[in-house]
Amino acid sequence: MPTKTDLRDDIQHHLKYSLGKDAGHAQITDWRLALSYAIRDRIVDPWFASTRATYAQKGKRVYYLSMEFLIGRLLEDAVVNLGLMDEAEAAFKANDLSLDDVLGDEPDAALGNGGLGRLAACFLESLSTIGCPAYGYGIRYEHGLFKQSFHEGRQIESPEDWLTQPHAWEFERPEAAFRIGFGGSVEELGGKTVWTPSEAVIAEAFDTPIIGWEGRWANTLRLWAAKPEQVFDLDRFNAGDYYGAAEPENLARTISRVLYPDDTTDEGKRLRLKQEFFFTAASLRDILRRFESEYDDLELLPQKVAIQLNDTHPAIAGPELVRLLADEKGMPVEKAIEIARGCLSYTNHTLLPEALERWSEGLMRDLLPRHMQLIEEIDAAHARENPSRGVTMTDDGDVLMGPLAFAMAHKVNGVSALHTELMKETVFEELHRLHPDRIVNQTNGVTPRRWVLSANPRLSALITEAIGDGWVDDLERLSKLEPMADDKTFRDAFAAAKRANKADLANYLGDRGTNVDPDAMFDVQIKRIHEYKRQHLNIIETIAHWQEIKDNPGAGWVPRVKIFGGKAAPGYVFAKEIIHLINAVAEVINTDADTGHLLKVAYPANYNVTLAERLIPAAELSEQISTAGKEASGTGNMKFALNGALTVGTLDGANVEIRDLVGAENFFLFGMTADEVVKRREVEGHAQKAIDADPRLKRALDAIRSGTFGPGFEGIVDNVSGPDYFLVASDFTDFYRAQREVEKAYADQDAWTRMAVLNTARSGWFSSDRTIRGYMRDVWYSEALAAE
Ligand code: CJB
Repeated sequence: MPTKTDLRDDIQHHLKYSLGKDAGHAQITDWRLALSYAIRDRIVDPWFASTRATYAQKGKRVYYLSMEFLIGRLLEDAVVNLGLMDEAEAAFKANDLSLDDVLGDEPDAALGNGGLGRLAACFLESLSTIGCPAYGYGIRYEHGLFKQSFHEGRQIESPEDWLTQPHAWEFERPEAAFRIGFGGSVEELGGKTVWTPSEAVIAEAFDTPIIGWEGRWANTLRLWAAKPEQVFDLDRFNAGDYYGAAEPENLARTISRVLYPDDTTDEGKRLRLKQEFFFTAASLRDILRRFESEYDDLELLPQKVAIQLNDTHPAIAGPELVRLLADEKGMPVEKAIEIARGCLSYTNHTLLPEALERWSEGLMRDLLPRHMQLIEEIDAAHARENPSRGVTMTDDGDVLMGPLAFAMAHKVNGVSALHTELMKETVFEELHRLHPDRIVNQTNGVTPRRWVLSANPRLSALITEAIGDGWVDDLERLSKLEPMADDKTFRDAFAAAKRANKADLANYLGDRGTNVDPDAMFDVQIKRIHEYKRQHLNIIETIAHWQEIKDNPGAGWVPRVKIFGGKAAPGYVFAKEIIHLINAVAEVINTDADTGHLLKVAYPANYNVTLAERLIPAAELSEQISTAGKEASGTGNMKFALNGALTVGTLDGANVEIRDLVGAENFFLFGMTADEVVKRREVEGHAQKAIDADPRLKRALDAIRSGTFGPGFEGIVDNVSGPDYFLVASDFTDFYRAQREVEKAYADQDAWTRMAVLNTARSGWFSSDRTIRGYMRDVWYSEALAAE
């Protein structure tokens, strides 16, 4: 095994022999790939050792099935986890290159939309850090989430193309391939049920090793690419039909071509259902193949295999596993249901009705005829077991994927305490009554290796100097920082680290056209653009504040930079109007000579994991302002708190737990509770009442309507003054108040830093290591192993 000391030689070796370049002609990408190969070499041995240990100890494996893995860049994570940052830096210095530039060359793998996909990526890293034998299973999209740019303030989408360069991390596995069928018919032949699909594609595996902290363990992310059964139609080619000849390949490849850019909406598309079945079916076959290579009794399956469904996207796993066990292995259907349920569990990530997947029975019968039959059998079996209740898996001609996933899972979890309670009271009320032990909570978490150690080296160095480096894989040790909140020297060092991060970000924003003062308060809202997340509440409050400053510029205002980041689903018109409004407001405010030194709005385009890693360490105020009851958990909120930002937020999702842990006095609470939200909606004319009661809100809305920021924003004003389902108007006054509290607190910089230190010190519970241990204990019944 190569040792740390020869990293430099290994980089040179790969530059020459893997890339065919000499140092004199190498471009930054060549250096980056050479480093990636040299690092990958160091992952392979622990990866093999982990696999060997799992077989030798007959460990239970966890399979995490997810349509999305928002992994971002992998190189820095791997270098950090192997403890090779210093060596890598030295190796490049010798060639007059900066390691930052080399790391910065890697494309950001955006195989996900937002929180759900990023959670899956944090979980992979934690599973490896803990040493829990696990596989992530997903789709190897050729094009990840679209790239965002702005033209005249509006979002423009262009395709993402991360695979145009060689992808250094993956190993193609042409031998690990499965035929996945669609359509066709079902027959009874000799007492057996046989599904004969009318079309099929090949799912081919690509493996990426995921190394945990200190290289102790490595798991696999196995992504499936769709390939045609027949690469090329030679007959059609010879007949002169050149385009037609390539049709089989195009049809197959479409399945793994693009990530659906929707977030929390159910796009009822045939292709999406095909994608879901494609990766789920391939994964289940792979799981069974691996199981059968070790055991010959299928009844052992639940003892050795845990399959986590990340939302309902892989919920077809229920019927497909039953089909494999019953039709292909000869188990009675009822037994197959029981065994499948012993393996499967399901995570719910949202209660928004538009996001709860449903597929028409017609489409299901057409694309997956045997599965539709089995869904009816699962439904009937569930009804037999629970005769008094009227829960069904279908409604109005649709299959309901939530109830199906629930019925086929032994555990169903929510992602924050509040969300889990709301699941029990709302969407799964009836099912929860029938199965009161099935729903459990597993509050989300984030990996501290990426979100503190590598994203924020200044803060990390300070923490390590103060309490040693044990916090990196035992994050609750951050509590040892608590007494240091009262130590002026420590506070100054903490504030200096934040100030340096802000200066870096100010340079970055300046390079992109927005000059900001690094001594102003950095106030950040980064997440998908969605009405329930209420970026429009934030920008309307910004307008109201700007108007107040303009009335009296000399009144001792606290300078602020309002930073936004996020993409809107291409078809989500209202969200795109919010983006346009933010950019239009930025244009006016940023060029206002009266207020320019006091208020700026920055909206860097193409928010992604890499940009988050830049913004979060520099943030002082974290905007978590969703309508209570709508944000299942949030995970950005945790990253901010860990990095010493204070939160202004509602009692929603994991904000509730953050506030409980950091202390109410270190958190700026505003807004209605989830219960109050429901009641407020009942009030006739609630929005207009709120506007009438608050002249600031009225003035801000009037400014938008009258064209202060340009034409075309009436839709937003009409919505906020009319239906206002997300209660922007009704929460405005309290939000405005909370923002003034924030400024009052910020004016005393040292007191603010004390609160920031306490946020970091008390947020250690939000490590995804804690979350994964919770799943292992309550859902998967699995154990960590040590590699030999
Ligand atoms: N979430 O990102 C998504 N996409 C969905 O389709 C549904 C939910 C988010 O999942 C995160 C991880 O659990 C949550 O923190 C977040 O609140 C939720 O919106």
